[in-house]
Amino acid sequence: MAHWDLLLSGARIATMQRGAVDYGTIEDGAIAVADGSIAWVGRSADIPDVSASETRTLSGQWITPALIDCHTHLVFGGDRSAEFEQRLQGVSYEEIARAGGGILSTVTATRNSSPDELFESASKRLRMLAADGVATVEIKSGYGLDIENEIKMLEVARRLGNAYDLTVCTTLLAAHAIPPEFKEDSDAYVSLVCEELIPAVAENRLADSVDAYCEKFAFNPEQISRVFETATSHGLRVKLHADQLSDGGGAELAASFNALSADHLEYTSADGVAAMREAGTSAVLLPGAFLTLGETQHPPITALRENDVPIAIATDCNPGTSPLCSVREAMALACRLFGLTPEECLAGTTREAALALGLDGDRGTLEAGKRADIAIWNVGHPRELSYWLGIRPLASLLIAGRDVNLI
Ligand code: DI6
Ligand code: FE
Repeated sequence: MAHWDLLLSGARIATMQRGAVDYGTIEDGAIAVADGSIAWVGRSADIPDVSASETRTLSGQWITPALIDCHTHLVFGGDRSAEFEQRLQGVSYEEIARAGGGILSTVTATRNSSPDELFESASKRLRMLAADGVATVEIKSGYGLDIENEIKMLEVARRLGNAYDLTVCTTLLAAHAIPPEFKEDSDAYVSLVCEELIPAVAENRLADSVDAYCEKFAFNPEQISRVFETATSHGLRVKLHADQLSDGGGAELAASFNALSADHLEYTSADGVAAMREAGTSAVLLPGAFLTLGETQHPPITALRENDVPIAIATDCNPGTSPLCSVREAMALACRLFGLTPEECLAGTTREAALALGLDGDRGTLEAGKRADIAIWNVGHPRELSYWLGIRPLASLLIAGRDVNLI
């Protein structure tokens, strides 16, 4: 006999199913949950005759898939508010990075932080994401830049996943910046990453994927190819910070390794977009970094749309270029800065963000069989999720069918 743990009815539901029009809306909808998964979705009038342990009748609130933040640097020591002020006075991000500030100042602060300190500060940010409807978060390393501290960051990220109901996906971003110890010999650092770090991380299952930063003052395509070949040989999927500040062929490079995603993409060319389409590589757009850096070059939105490249949106939460702790505000920025529609933004933080993490079989839409990661909102229409700034419209968040209160 079928039995449900929970039945939500009297809601308006945005299923966000692929191919559906108008948010996949079901007016007067209902969702049933059993064993942490969605057992049934449909119109309240069609609810099958199945008993439920608990029934909740909503008063017309909107239900969407819980949000997914598919690109963050949530674990870090210190902050960079002083650099923020410097940049407002006209010093560029690249100038600060070349002078040993920028990412490297966070590296020093992160190396000097204990695992508990990193856990505590990242916990606060994780809770803020959840308070705005997030149930799945990707967290990158990349501020340790040596074996011990990269592993320390990944262990903190794993610990966050164990301590909270949210799912945490971890990404090794050892090729984020050239560590000061290897300033004159970045190839030797890449060798260390390939020969020691990736094997250790893979063996201990500390990372779900491997990322790199392709930029003139970071790592070049040859170095990143070595990192990606090693990652792939250890069974890890890859993704790339691509073409953020210049067109370094990052999108093409990511596509050549069948990357899950290429992220940023402000300077990506038409050829880069075509390569992503061929490889099935998703685009992850990061409007918080675009805004904070005062960037004026827009990602190739028209080409991405014309090529049907899936577009995800994320916070890029990090202390340097995107001190942003709300996926919903990332949606609001993506509308205003990139001209995406509110529906594209909601797809970008649910269905397409799941795809960018390789989790699309499991979450990102409201369909029977998927995890019951469900956000309930006090809004009159889902477009409002991209419209309001500075308010928190979340009514409740269910993760695997259970209420979470992380607010
Ligand atoms: N691009 C970014 O926007 C972040 N990392 C990257 O490769 C910035 C990280 C930082 O400035 O601390
Ligand atoms: Fe980033």
